[in-house]
Amino acid sequence: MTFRKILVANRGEIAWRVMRTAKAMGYRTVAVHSDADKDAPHVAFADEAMRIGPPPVGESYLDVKRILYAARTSGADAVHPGYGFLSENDAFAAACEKMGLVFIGPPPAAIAAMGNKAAAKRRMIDAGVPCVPGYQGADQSDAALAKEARKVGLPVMVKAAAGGGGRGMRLVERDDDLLEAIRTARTEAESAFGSGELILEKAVVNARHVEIQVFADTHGNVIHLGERDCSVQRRHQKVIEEAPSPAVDAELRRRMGEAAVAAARTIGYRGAGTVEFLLGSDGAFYFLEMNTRLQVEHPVTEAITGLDLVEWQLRVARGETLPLAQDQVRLDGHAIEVRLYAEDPYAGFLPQTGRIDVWRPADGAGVRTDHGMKDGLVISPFYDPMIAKVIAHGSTREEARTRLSQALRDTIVLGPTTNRHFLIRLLGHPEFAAGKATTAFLGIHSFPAPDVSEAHWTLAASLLWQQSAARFPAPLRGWRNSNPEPTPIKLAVGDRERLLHIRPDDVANTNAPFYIDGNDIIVDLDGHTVRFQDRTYLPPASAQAGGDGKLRAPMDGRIVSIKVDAGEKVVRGQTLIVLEAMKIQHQLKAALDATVESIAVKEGQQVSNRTILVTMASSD
Ligand code: MV4
Repeated sequence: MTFRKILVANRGEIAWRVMRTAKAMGYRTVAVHSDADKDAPHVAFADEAMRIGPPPVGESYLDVKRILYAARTSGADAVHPGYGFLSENDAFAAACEKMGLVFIGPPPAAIAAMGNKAAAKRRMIDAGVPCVPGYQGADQSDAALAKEARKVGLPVMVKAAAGGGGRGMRLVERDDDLLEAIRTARTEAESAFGSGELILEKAVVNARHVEIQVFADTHGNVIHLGERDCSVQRRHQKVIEEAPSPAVDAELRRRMGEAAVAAARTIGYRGAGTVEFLLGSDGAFYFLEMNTRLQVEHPVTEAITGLDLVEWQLRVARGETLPLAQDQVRLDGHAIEVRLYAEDPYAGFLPQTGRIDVWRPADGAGVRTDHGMKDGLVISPFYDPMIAKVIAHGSTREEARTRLSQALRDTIVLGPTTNRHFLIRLLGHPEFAAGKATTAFLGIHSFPAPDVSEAHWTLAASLLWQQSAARFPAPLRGWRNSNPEPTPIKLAVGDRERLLHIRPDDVANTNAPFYIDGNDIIVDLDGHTVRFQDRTYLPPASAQAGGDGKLRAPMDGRIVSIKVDAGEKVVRGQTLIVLEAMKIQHQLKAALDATVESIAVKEGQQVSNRTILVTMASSD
């Protein structure tokens, strides 16, 4: 079990984070990368880097053969899978071991034991771990499932046995919807996971998502490092994670910890793992699933325990006993993490792609930013658009919360639209601030797009004016001290256009982060980043292409289906095209009542942002 050179079979922030600890412990590190990632910082940081293929994950980060080939040719003798990609693929873990590589993760059998929800739940029930009441049986007929669902009682969750992390999961509230939900869930599960097997669970509403970090060594020691609360999720993407949970006291922690340790023990676990529970409003808790990897949100546990979980993974992998016994684990203060994404929270959370022009992570007291960024790096459509994780630690929850909020304000990220401002609003929401947010939080509260303030328009115009003032000689600027003629500057945000008149006197405080990207200026004011188009020298919007019966791709993606034919009449709001990007399907709808004139794309075609897909003639 000795090893010297670790290949990190991942990318981005987690690859960098794993390599930092590996290097600090004296190991050599090998990065693997697709063509899209050749300039990424983690690749430069590694001692060696191997290209594994083109950008699509199937031909790079998910391709077992290519990763193993890279391990062999680089002389690596251990593999760290990070999270996602191949991290919970038992066949990959087994293939590593067969090649004589140390897999830095659990044994293949332990991964497999948790890979199927039905089998996992049956084992957990046998081990005395409390599970959500439900059905995880072999009879998968519509009739059996419907009967069992009625026995469990509505509302019920229909989940794909092979799914995980909320994928392939649907809530059924009315009896009338039951059969249809079972059939759709089965079909979806078949296509997404290659198995249509379903389980049923009583839906626990208004619960908290509380997960326990466990660690096991190869000498029979299994301990837990407390919990994380990940109740604030959107479409089962975690948005905020914290430790400890505001809903868990020492006694509950001890009981949930014992259940999690029992879960790990019964499957012969090794290394870092996370046991997910739902914590009901009545204080009852239920096993949901186990994640057999290091998780995205592990830094909040590191913050309050003072431990390096990657260091622990490497120590377990080389056969050491766990560095601490259960009664030596201390929890100190509170930590909160948010996931900073290139996405537009005010446009259906559409993933955003493009160049990060300026990246300056915050560095206040108690603040940690885990990222894989640098100025000029491109967020490509091929991978998850997470930019960074920002984590704040404080002696109290309130201190952690305010530190994190300030850190987000201080983080400069100019380029694609991000969820930074949305995160600041979430952290400031009274319900979250009070520690009361449950799994229902993001479903209940809406966060409408904020208006671009008067100050923001003026600031953008002033900055543009200053830039041109710096570029052009004084006589051409349209004003002199002796001639304070206002300069007209026309700006647009989306379809809103404003003509501003900037006088030297108006140019007050232009101390804001900004970046000029071609005809656009991206301006950050009080944590709200807005991209303004400078239209001063452009023809009016109406004369430009667009806004006139042309449906364009809102992002890079693949055409999944075309719902209309040329010549067909369509109504405003009707879905014309389904576009898939970042595994999410987007229904692209008609903006007006119209007749379809032509369709410029085919099903299965890859299209880039702003490509014209459908041309229509207005019917009024
Ligand atoms: C549930 C549930 C309620 N009842 N299962 C979501 C992620 C996955 N690991 C498990 N998840 C859930 N499973 C039952 N039987 C609630 C969640 C859940 C959730 C649901 C809706 C909206 C936000 C949520 C956040 C965390 C967990």
